[in-house]
Formats: sequence, structure tokens, C-alpha cells
Amino acid sequence: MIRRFDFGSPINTGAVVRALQAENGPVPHFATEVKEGRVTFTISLDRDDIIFGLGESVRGMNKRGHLYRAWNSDDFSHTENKASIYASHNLLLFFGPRKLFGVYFDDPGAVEFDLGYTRGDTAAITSENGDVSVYVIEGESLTAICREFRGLIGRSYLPPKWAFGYIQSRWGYESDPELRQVVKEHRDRHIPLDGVCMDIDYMDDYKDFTWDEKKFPDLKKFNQDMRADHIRLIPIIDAGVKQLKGYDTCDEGLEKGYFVKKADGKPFVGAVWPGRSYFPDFLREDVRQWFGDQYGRLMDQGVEGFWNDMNEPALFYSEESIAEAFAVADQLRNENLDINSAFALKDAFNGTANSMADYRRFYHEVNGKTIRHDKVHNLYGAFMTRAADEGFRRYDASKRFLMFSRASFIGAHRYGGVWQGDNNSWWAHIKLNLQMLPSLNMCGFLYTGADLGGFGCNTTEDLLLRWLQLGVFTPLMRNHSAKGTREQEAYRFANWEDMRDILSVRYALVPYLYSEFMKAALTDGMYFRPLAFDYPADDTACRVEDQVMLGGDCMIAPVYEQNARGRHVYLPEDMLMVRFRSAQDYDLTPMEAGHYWIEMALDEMPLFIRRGHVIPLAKPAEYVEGVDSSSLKLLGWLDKSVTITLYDDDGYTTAPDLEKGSTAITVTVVGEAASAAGEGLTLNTEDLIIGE
Ligand code: MIG
Repeated sequence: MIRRFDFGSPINTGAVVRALQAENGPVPHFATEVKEGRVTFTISLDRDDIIFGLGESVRGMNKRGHLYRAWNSDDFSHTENKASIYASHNLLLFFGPRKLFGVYFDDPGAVEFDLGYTRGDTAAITSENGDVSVYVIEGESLTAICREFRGLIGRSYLPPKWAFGYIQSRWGYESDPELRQVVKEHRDRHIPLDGVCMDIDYMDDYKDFTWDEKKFPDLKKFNQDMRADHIRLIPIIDAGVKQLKGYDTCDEGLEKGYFVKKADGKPFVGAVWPGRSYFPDFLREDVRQWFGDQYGRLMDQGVEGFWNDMNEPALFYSEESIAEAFAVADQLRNENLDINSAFALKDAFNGTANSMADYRRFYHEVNGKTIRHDKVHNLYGAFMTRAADEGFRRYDASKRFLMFSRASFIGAHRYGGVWQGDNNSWWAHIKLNLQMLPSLNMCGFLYTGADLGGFGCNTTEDLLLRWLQLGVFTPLMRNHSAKGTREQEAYRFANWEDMRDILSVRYALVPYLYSEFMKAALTDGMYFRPLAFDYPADDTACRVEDQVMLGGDCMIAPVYEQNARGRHVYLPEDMLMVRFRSAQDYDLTPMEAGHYWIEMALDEMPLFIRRGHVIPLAKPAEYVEGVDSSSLKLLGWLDKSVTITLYDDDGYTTAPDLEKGSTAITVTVVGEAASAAGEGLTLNTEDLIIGE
């Protein structure tokens, strides 16, 4: 059951798709205080209460104990002290001895989440603008509450099936020959690969929807050749449009007034990679239509996937902010600087990026009303992604396209996935990657993953290998790194065979992972869940921060510590441990519920299958189109016969049918042996362990 309560004049964010009448009267569970234009919702916390939620944000799955702020920020240092990164996903789930409910704060501006920070026994959520719709979601379990919530916000984005393949990316890939070489290095070594990303250097002078014709003399042909090799090109699109006379996107945007404007009616100018740039007002439908249609220029070359970047929007500086900094500098120029003024001088320049002053300098038009940017800041990236999706559907309504964005807001989960932004090549960021996965899933973002190997800083061979072992399970499996850092394609390392073998596990699991993903997407379910969702009565399980449930049958527990040769793992129930070295080389260990130290050499990775469940494994392949889903090996620990359902489709269809796409596999256990039957499938049951 969901109830809605409005405060102030909420702006329609597009997050919610189900019409629900707002009620008067007190919001259940919370004390409400309206003061100086802000609204604060306060709830007291029992000692054992857990708070899940907040989608993409730092710290653990249990968010309790810290301070967070909904404010989409281009921040490339995801350290524990950060209150905000790129997204605002204002969902909280309260779970404890006397609490079980969810609450969603539908507010496009800044929202502060003090979750037991100021006082350990109190959570206080403050809408800084005071215009917010609060949705309180009741249900009989965490899973049921999330499903209700997902019904409220609409079905998750469906990527094409090829997007479950491995993607290689790097900021710095420049040209057709260079990208071909990257692909060749993979293919020559039989390292699986399905796509390569094109970062900003493919563009002509960083102009959106253009490409440098010297570096890409025949993009269509290049794409064709890549497609023949089962590779997709995935170009980046930035939010800012370069200010340049004669650049048609700029000229047309100016002429039609499509860019966000300052109070004086002049378009706002901010500096990003193209230099001075304009920012499309994605909150307007006509602007979305115009911008969305431009993706067609690349789709005309055969492109089937994109990533949207810099859409918080990131601003390196504006004409105004840089002028203000110079004013400070001018004033201090002839002074005998002391410590305070010297720091003031430095701060003046550092403060020009992503500044609140800039976010207050420009305006959007929302349904004919003019709204200052900071009031709707957190919608900008979401509406850019929406523009892309709407463009894709006008271009070809019968096909799924790949889209993942950096900034997001709930609602954007219907239009694309997200990647987790500029992480670093730090061990701690493998864990952070893991912890964000279920939190993002709660908010509807199912297609997600982090930059494997780490974006910033220099990676190491062992870090990349361990990170790939987690990436095997994330729907978006992309190796990406920043310009200037150590090159980190799998083939750069002495032990590249280990990387290849780990990637073979991903491809063997594609039929299963795709099936679980699609089932979750089509039933408003979660692909990744904290253990608390499945074992709510087991307090140890509820507090596990480094293992997550995957689909209906599995648990993952990656090794994420430097030099570790294993890890501690908690099994809330009996499970079969699969220790993979490659798709074909693995061993199986039935393990009863409890605490274990599991040995895991650097080239080994675990997967846990719940007792009584079965998962399929395909033969290894080097690209998703080569995965043979009709010939499967079954893995599991069984005492009695079971029936599992596996979903599959053509990988493109935009109206998938859960029933039609499902195949039942019946695994029959007789004595010490098992046999399996499923229509149109060749099944091998050798790797089923029959219980005592
Ligand atoms: O200011 O396009 O998060 O993935 O490689 C950096 C260059 C801009 C940030 C993205 C990152 C991408 C980079 N971009």
C-alpha cells in the first residue's frame, strides 16, 4: 500500500507514473516540521534498525550513521566523507524489530538525509525547498515494499542482450585504427568482447553528434567491420553543446531558444570539455525531441548504444564564476598576502567548478513556468537520458538500444542504466561497487556496473583481476580508465590468460544472468539484493555488507582485499560453492549454513548456489551472439526434483513476453542420479550434486 502526502507545491519530476491522490493529515512514522521554507521529517531509531536505500551513494548498504545529500555532483573522489555523488535516489527502507516500510521523497532539489548522524537514535530528512511529495510504502517484506515502489515508478529499462557482454573502454582512444587494434588484441587472444566505448576524443572538437573525420574517415564502414566481428561501438554524448558559430547543433539551439537562460534572457554559458558551452533545457519536451533526434546521426552510421556524461550538469567554470575569481585576484594582487588572503585567492579559483552560484544563475521552463535551476538540479541528467530514449524510440521503436548515464534521478531508470562514475583503482572501490548494486536495484536501476579496474589512479594486475571477478555478475561489465593512468586492457598484463578465463565465466553465465535480469525487470523485482531481503529473521545475514544475493538462486561474495588468498563468508543457508577458474575449470563444494574461511587463489572466484536450486552454464563464447543457450550444463545441490524456468528472447524485442520466453527445465532426481528435461534444450546434469 502506498500513500502520498504533499508539502509546498511539488514539481512534477516524472519519477512516479501511477496517479495517486495526495492525502491530508500526518505522514505515518514521521514527525513533520515546516520551518523557514524547509520541511523536516523526523523518526526515532531503535538500536537495531537498519536503513537501506539511497541508490548510488557512498558507504555501506545499511546507510544508517551518516549524512547524505541529494545533489547530483561531478565528484571523482568517492571517499566516505562525500554526501553526494552523481545521482539522487531518494528512497529509504526502514527495517527493524518494529519497523518495516519504505519512504520516497519526490523532490528535484536538495534533500538532506541525516540518518543517525547528528543523533544516533534519530533520522531526519529535510527538503531544502519545502516542495516535496512524500510516498510512504507499506508491505509485508522488504522485497514486497520494493516491488510496490517499482510499480509506482514504472518498469525498468531493458538493454539489448549484447549489452551483457564485456565492454572495453578508455578515455583516450582516439581513432578508427586504434580501436580496431584494441579489438584485435582481444580477438587474437580469445579474450571475449562485445563492445568498445568511444570517449570524447572521437568527436570533432568535442562537438556532440559529430566525429573527427580524420580519425574516422568512414565511420559507417568501421561500424560494419566491427559488427561483422560481433563488436558494437558505444560513443559518449556530453550534456554541454559547444558554443561555435557554424556548428549546426549550436546554431539551431540558439535560434530556437533551446538552451537554459539566465535571468536577463541570454543563454547561460558554462565551460566543459568543448570550452564555452550551452546547456539544452532537457526539462522541455520540445528540447528533448530536438536533442533526442540528433542521436540519429550516429545511429545512421549503425551505432546501437551510447553513454551520456557530464549531465549533473558538470561545470568547470562559467563566465561569471571566472570573472568573480579574477575580481578577487585583482583585489589581492598588490597586497602583501597573509595566510588567509592567500587561501582566499586559491579558493576563489577552486570554487569556480560546479558552484552553487552558477546553479542559481540559470533557469528552466517547466510546463510554461520558469524555475531556477537549483530547484530542479537533480533532474537534469535524468531528462537528458529521457531525451535519448525518446529519440531511440522515434528512430526505431522495434529495437532496444544501449544507454547508460552518469547523472540520474529515479524515473531515469525507465530510460537507461547508469554506471557508477569516476571511481579509483582502489581495493575499497570494489567493495563500494558491490554495495551500490542492490541499493541501485531498489530504485529501479537494474542495468548498472562500475568502471572495472578503476577509473582514476594506476591499476594493478591483481586489482583488475579481482574486480573482473565481481564484474562477471554486473549487468554492465565494462573496463574503463582515465587518460594518463596506466593502460588496463586485459591484454596489457603478463597473466592475461587469467583475465580471459574469468571472462569465460561471464559468457558461460550469460543465459542465466540474462534470464534473471529480464525476470527482475519484467516483474519489478531485484536482480541484486542485500541478504536481509531473503533472510530477514537472521540478524547476522541482515548486517552482511560484502555479500549480495543474485537472482533467485545465488549469492556472490567477491574477494576485494589486496593480497588476500580467500575471505570470510557467511552462509545463511546450505549452499553449493562453485570455485571457478574458468567456464570449464571449476570445483564444487556443498557447504552447510554457517561461517567459513574460503580459500580463493588470485585466479579463482566463488559463486554460491542455494541448496535445492539449479543454474545453467553455457559453453564458453567470445561474444554474446556466440553463446549457445540451447546446450547447457546444470549446476546445483539437490535432494529432490525441481523445476526451474529460464527466460530468453531475441535480445532486441521491445515488448518481451515473460510467459512466451520462459522454458521450464525439470530436473528429476532418482537415487544418486539426476536427469533433466526442457523443450529445445540439450542438458547435461553431470555437475549436479545429489544430497545425502
Ligand atoms: O571530466 O569523457 O565519468 O567516464 O571518461 C571527465 C571523459 C569527463 C567523465 C566520465 C568518464 C569519462 C570522462 N568524463
